[in-house]
Amino acid sequence: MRKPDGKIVLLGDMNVGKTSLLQRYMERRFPDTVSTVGGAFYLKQWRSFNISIWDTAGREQFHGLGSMYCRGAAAVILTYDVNHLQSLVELEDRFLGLTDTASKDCLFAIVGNKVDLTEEGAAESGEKEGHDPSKAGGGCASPRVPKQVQLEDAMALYKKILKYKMLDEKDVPAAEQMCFETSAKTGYNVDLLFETLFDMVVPMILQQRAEGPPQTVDITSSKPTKRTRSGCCA
Ligand SMILES: Nc1nc2c(ncn2[C@@H]2O[C@H](COP(=O)(O)OP(=O)(O)OP(=O)(O)O)[C@@H](O)[C@H]2O)c(=O)[nH]1
Ligand SMILES: [Mg+2]
Repeated sequence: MRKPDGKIVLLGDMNVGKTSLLQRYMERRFPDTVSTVGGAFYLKQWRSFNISIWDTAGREQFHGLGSMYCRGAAAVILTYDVNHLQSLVELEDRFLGLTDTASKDCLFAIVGNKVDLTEEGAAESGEKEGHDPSKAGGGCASPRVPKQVQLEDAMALYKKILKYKMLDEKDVPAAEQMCFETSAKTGYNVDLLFETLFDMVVPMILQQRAEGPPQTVDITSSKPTKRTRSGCCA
């Protein structure tokens, strides 16, 4: 298998829908999920590039693995649930620090999922009352609630992230481009999310190729110094 050219990582609290988003995009369906253990990845061919997309576990007990999965990432998708304010707060408190191991040019997308459950989002996300044909056995409509987290809250977090990373707003994509509201259930904005990121990651891959491999010291090529009998006491 060819080594992936770039890496995208999904981070966020348990139950926000990371696995569902990835399955909706890669498998075009919304299956029942179980809470992720550790992490798993999909490979996506985008033009001539191989991009790995990593799904991580939001459960506290797997938290330590997050920074390992983020190592060298070209983009991180910070995911929250639009009906659960705490899941946005957690992104800043618990998940942002894990991205310190990502690439220095790492892009950040902030994604509010489950918009189909909100009064505002149900119509635009294409959610119909009462029946979900994509789910085994149909499924029942959940009661609609007013959205707890507004897109502006996500954009405010995006700006905080830029500050945390000491990035200048004019050197990175605007908050409007990087904050999404999605529904893994209906598919609303899911393709847009992933494909926007792929298109942004490709120039980064090309730039890395142009710069060449990272400079490392090849310890196997340095000859060992000849040992003499006199050794260190000479
Ligand atoms: N209505 C609705 N439910 C969703 C959506 N996305 C996910 N879910 C449901 O939310 C629950 C959790 O989804 P997962 O994708 O497993 O969440 P996760 O973020 O991967 O959770 P961990 O693996 O524990 O970190 C499941 O019951 C999903 O069916 C969505 O867009 N709309
Ligand atoms: Mg999961």
